[in-house]
Amino acid sequence: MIAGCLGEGGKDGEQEHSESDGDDGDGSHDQEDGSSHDHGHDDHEVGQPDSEMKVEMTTNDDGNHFAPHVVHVESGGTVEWVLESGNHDTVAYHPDTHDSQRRIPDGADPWESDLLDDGDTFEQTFEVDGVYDYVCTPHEETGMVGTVVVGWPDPADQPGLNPPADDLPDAAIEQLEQYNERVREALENGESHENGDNDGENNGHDDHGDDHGDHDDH
Ligand SMILES: [Cu+2]
Repeated sequence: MIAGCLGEGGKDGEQEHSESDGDDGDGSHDQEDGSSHDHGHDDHEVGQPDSEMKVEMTTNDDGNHFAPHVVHVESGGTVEWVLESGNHDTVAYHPDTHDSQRRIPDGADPWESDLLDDGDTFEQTFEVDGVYDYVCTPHEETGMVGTVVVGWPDPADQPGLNPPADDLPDAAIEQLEQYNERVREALENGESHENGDNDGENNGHDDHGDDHGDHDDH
């Protein structure tokens, strides 16, 4: 079950992922039944890195969220957090910034934003490949955490994929475990599975054109 996130995440400026450039696919995402709004971005962000990703910080009936909870950027990529509602911050799980277990790669710089107001943004560029877990400090108790994946790191090597320390709030642990599992799976599947295997075996043709920025239309 997807733990909600009503935001229409990253709709503007986001490039359309070309999932199939032939005509054999109908291009429809697999629908989650019962979902009244077909966002489903959480299913798409991991395994399809982009050079820039946007994460909305929201407070709504569903609670407090980073949306999407997990984003995947290319090596050297940038994440921009945008405050949509409520008041939130974004802080790396690291002893220097959060007095906690380090859940970012060796040698990577932790980040720490101010508590943001409506419309504020915060940007971080990631020079070191790996898995980064972060938290909204006022809402850690309610499980407002998120993950940034950079490049295609070896999942066996990531502090961010270790079991969460048991002094973290239960809700945060629960979310981190969920995201870790999703990230580990995506990284183990690896780059060649970038298009995802919706249903059925792969059909032999793997076209990973890396430049999904400029597809000529027909
Ligand atoms: Cu928050």
